[in-house]
Amino acid sequence: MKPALLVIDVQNDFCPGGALAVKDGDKIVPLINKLIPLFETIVYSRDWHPQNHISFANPPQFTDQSWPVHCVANTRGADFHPDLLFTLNSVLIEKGTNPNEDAYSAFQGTSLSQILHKLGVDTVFTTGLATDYCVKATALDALADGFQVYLLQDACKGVDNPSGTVVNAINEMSHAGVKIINAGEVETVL
Ligand code: VGL
Ligand code: ZN
Repeated sequence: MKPALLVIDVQNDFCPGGALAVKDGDKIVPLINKLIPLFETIVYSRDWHPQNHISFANPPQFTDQSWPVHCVANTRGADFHPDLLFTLNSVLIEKGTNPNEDAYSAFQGTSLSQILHKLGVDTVFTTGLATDYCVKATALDALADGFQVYLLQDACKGVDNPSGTVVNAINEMSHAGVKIINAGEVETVL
């Protein structure tokens, strides 16, 4: 197996105090940090929107995927959580950069697929924010692209508005073929 760890959108705006805060979004950071030494290839994505991004609304509805202004490129809210660890050979992916189109998946409109295939990666372990949007879209795209996909359930947190969307997202991923495990089980799978 040639694995990669995917760390999706662990950014200030998705953590408590941020513009689009996910409950307990910051709690996954220590779990992800513990996994970093286990992987040679680690991909960090960040939601990286222009100021006039199509998903921004006032007031935002959330349930219709209109959102408060969040993760505007080069702002503090778009920065990675300050405690998140990086390695020198990290891969950085920016998404949602087109003002006219939202992009939840780290594969959408990016070169992530080519990068992973070129590195010979065949299996991805997915973590991050938010379970019911960018994590789900990334995991499903990874499956469609031929990767074996694990979701590290406890190393993800979701928007869950309305309540139940996180459970539904996990069920949808599971039915599609994503293997659902916890971060502590990764070493037994590698
Ligand atoms: C996300 C909503 C809007 C995410 C990004 O990272 O899951 N969710 N933009
Ligand atoms: Zn966004």
